[in-house]
Amino acid sequence: MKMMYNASGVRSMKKTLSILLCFVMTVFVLAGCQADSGKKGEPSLLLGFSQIGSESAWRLGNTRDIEEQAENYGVSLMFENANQKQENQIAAIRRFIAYQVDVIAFSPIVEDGWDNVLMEAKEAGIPVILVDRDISTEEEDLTTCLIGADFYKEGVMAGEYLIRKADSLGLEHLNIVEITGTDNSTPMRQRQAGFADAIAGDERMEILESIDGDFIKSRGEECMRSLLEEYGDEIDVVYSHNDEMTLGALPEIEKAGLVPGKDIIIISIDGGQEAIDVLKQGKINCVVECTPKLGKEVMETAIRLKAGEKVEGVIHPEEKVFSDEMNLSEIGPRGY
Ligand code: GYE
Repeated sequence: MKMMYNASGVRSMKKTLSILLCFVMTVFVLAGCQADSGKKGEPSLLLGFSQIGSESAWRLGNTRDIEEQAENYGVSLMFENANQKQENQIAAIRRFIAYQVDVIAFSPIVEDGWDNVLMEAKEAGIPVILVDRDISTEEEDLTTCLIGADFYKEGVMAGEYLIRKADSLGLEHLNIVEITGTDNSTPMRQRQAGFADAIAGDERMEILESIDGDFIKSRGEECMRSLLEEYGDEIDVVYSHNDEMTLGALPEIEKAGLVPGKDIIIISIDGGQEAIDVLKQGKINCVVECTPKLGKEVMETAIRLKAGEKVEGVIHPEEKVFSDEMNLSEIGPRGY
């Protein structure tokens, strides 16, 4: 009897122990899930992000924002910087596919040449988000959506500012030089088209030359130097596709004995801190905002894609124009 009692005692102890063990294991598993979850209770997610490079304050601000928002949303980030080379971006995307990330996001440096690698992502069942810039393709469904600025609208806003400025100064003819961004990139194409369309109906406006500055400061400097050699003080307006090239161009104008902001109307795009400071000094007349803060939308979209949800095709952030028409002391710190 005693033996039987002991045996069943042991049995019931074993049972209690295994229930306890199950409970403890469940707690551990749940705790593990919790640790993996995003701070907003989203499922854990591995995102491969291929960045173009570090060519501008905009790009650095964009990288910082992607990293901060990944952290905020509890998204694990595989980040690769392509140092301005498309082949590095293609290689990075291939590594993301081999690694079987949940979602791929990338900012395509140019629009063409992505079909093969994006077909590979599609075959691997990995959804792709375009960030900042678009691609051009004949293939269907290679990407899920585009999160980036409306560059055409930015160009239009730059052109509309110039028309208002010409009106307010009573100018009869304006010779414009345009320093463009990376050839075959979306912001270059659309900022050029939007600006050209906005001034097209205005007979006062003449574009003397468009010259490729590749979105880089040193190229902006070189471009301005050669434009000044060619046209000298015939230039009335510089329309530059980003702040970096504008900041490169300004000292060249001063070296040529001209006053930027007065002798030459300067229009820039991005709205980084340094350009806004120069706008406040009067050496730039207008800066069209292009926000690099796309990280929040990227993370929220990636989370929805992983959950198998549908996402919006195009997401454009709201953007403003900063110019000598406004009270410049109202512009707060830019954060990039
Ligand atoms: O304007 C420029 C950058 O694609 C919007 O790229 C971006 C552009 C931005 O390097 O400064």
